[in-house]
Amino acid sequence: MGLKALIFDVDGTLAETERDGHRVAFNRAFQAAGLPWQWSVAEYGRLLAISGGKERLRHYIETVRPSGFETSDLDGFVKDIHRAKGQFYLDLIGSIPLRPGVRRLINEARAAGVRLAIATTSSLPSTLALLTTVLDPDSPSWFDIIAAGDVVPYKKPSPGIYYHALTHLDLSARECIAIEDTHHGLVASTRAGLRTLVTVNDYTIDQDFRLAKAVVNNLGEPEQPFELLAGELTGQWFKLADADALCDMR
Ligand code: XBP
Repeated sequence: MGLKALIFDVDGTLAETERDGHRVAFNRAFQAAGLPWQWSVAEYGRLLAISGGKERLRHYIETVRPSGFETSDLDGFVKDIHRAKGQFYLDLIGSIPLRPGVRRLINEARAAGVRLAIATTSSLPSTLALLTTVLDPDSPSWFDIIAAGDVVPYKKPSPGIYYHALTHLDLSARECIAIEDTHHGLVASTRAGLRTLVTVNDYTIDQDFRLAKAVVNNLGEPEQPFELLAGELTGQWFKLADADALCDMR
């Protein structure tokens, strides 16, 4: 098998954490700070064009210019709200399930000795909390590298976070595949040389995934087959053998 590692994105790929987690946590942080801002599902979808929670909040303030809001320390303000949002996020993740097929594929990889890695724009504490709460308390140790948040200077679509993961894995991009859910994530992984499977969700279904080797609605389960949206995959759920085949593609 040419495949040596699977590199997973987190938000929207492992679980629907954007709509039901980060968005709600931001709204709770705004409320706790006495701010009247509330991001609807649709508005948050537009804000997702900016990767990174701190960057997204700063972009909102700078572009929407919410009335009545002023600060002499925007950096400090963003940091404080983001910290509070991180705490609220922890309260929410217990109720957000893994997406179909995620646990199965991770178990299959572990049983076959295929290594696991994470490459996410999300912060490390949020990522660890999701893994320990929703996947398994020991699951952080299943991943050779959890590359998260501010460990690289530029977020997706910059490939930096994927280069960081590959360096720690000490593998070439040709020996791994990435699993992503967004156009930004796909651009990042592809720029790092990785063949990429995309599992779309409601926020990303209309994005441009022409760079992907295959696109599905989710990883699928034997009792819950995936829908193949682009590319060629055999069977009805995404297996390690499919990942290996993607790895071999030009
Ligand atoms: C998605 C992101 C993150 C989350 C919020 O990351 O852009 O910023 O929305 O997380 P990915 P933080 O799809 O790469 O997992 O607030 O911790 O940044």
